[in-house]
Amino acid sequence: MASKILIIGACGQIGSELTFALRNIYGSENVIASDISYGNLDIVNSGIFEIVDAVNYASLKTCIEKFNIDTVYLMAALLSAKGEKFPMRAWDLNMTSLFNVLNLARDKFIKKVFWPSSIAVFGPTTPVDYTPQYTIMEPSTVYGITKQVGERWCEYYNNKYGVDVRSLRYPGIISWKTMPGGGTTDYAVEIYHKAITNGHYECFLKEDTELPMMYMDDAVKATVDIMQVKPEDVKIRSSYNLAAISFAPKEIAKSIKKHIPEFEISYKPDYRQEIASSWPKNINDSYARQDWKWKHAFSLEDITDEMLFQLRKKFAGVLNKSN
Ligand code: AKB
Repeated sequence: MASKILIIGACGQIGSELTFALRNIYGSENVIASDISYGNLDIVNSGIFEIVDAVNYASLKTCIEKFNIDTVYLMAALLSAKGEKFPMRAWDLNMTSLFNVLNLARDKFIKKVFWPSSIAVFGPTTPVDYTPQYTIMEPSTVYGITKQVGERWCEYYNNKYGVDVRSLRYPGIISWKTMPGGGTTDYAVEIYHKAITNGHYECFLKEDTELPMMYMDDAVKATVDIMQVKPEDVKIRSSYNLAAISFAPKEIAKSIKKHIPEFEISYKPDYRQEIASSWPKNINDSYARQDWKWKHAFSLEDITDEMLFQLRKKFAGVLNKSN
C-alpha cells in the first residue's frame, strides 16, 4: 500500500512548495495538505485539503485516522520575529504541535515524522564562522528556544521509543511562490519583491549582517532526501546542520543591481537586527554531506536570476496596468 503523507502547515512558505513536490513524487492522492485555515488557494484547490489545528490532538488524530496517514511533515510554526512579539503563542504552537505528532508516532498511529529546526537554535555565544554541528547552543529568541528544546525531544523520542523522526536546521529560505511570514531572514525575499515593484528596498538589517541562506528548491530537495534515506543512514536524530550559501544585505543588493542598475537599498535596522546578530554567519553541514550525501545547487547569482525572472512573470499583469 502506498505511503500516505500529511503536511501540517501546507499553506506556508515551505509547506506549500513541499506539498507540490511530494505530490509530484508520490501522487496527489497520497499527499494530504492541511492547515489551520484556507490560507493559500493554490494549495486548497490543488488536491485533498483538510482543516487541522496542530495544537489540538483530537483534530490531528481524526485526520490521521481518516486518511490512514503514516508520515507527517510538521511545517507549522511561529518564526523568530513574530515569536518575540507573541512569546507564549510561539511556545504553545511550536511545542504542543511537536508533542502531538511525536506522541502519535510513539503510540504507532504514524511511522515517520519530519520536523524542521532552524539556525535559530544557535545564539550569541555560538561560534559564528562555519558553526559546527555540535557546539554551544544558547538561543536568545523564543523561537530558537522552541527549536532547541524540540531537537532534544526528537532525539529523546527516537532513543526512548524508536520514533523515526528526522530534522534539518533550515537557514533562511528564499522563494517566490508563497511569502514567508514573521521571520528574520524574510528580508531576503522582500528585497526581490520591492526590486521588481518599486525599485527601492528599506532593509531592517544592517548592510553587513551575514546570514546562512538557501533557495527553496534546495530546501525541498534536502527535505525529500533526508526522508527517503534508510533509517540507519540518519545518524543524527536531533537535527542536521544544513547549509548552502551565506550573504549580507549589501551583497544581495549588489547581485540585484546587476539586473536592475537603478535599484536602491537603504538601511533602517529594527528589533530584528538583534536576532540576526545572535545567529551564525555560515554553517558547517559536513555531517549532512557525509551521512546522506547532501549537496546544494543554487548560488546567490542563480537565486537572483530565478527570483527576478519568476517575479517579473508573476507581477507582469499588475505592473503593466500601473504603467
Ligand atoms: C526565521 O528567520 O525566523 C526563519 C529561520 C531562520 O528559521 N526563517
